[in-house]
Amino acid sequence: MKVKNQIILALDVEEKNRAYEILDQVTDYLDTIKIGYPLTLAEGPQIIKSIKEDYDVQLIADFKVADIDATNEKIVKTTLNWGADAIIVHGFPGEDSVLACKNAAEELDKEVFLLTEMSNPGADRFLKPVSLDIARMGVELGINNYVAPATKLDRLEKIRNIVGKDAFIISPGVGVQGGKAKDTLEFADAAIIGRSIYNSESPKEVLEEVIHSIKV
Ligand code: BMQ
Repeated sequence: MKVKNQIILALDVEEKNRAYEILDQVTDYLDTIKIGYPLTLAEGPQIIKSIKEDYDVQLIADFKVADIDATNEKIVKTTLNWGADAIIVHGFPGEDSVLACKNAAEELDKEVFLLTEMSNPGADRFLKPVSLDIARMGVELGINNYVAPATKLDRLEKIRNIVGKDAFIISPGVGVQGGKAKDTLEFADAAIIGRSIYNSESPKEVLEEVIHSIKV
């Protein structure tokens, strides 16, 4: 995946109108968005189709898929058939579950992202002890796309070292959670930014500032 300006908008608003207001303001600056449960549960999965019809964006469905293989396969297929270009899946359920997602996505010529470690402080308790192993499993399974935290640069760096320079890492936690885009992009290919863009008075200005901060 190629991401314009190395920024992905996490569009966690809960109304289509609001989502479109934000998209109208940001699509000159970015071409990739991530939507998850907040918008999809509020508007229904048809929001994926609508956005894809109305905007020229790549859409990553952040459903953090984490079930058994047979169920994962259905979730991934349905989501991608609604028009999402990629879907984020959890690694902790193990190889069979992740492989089912990868195979389902490949059948549709689409992509999966494997979530390794999370950006929130609480993830240190359960995920941190296994996250590097999750990344190793991703490499064994031939996964190319990963999610790793912008708030824990030491962990992000370790994950980069495991998945290798050719893997594609997207990184949440920039902005409200404390991560900085430029620092994150030392190890990640794109930063995921939500609230500091969509809650701002001027999403455009925030984006211009972030893009400038990356370049200096
Ligand atoms: P925000 O910039 O903190 O508002 O948004 C971050 C986005 O990334 C949200 O959609 C989160 O659900 C998502 N996210 C995260 O923050 N940390 C993770 O470890 C995984 C994740 O998906």
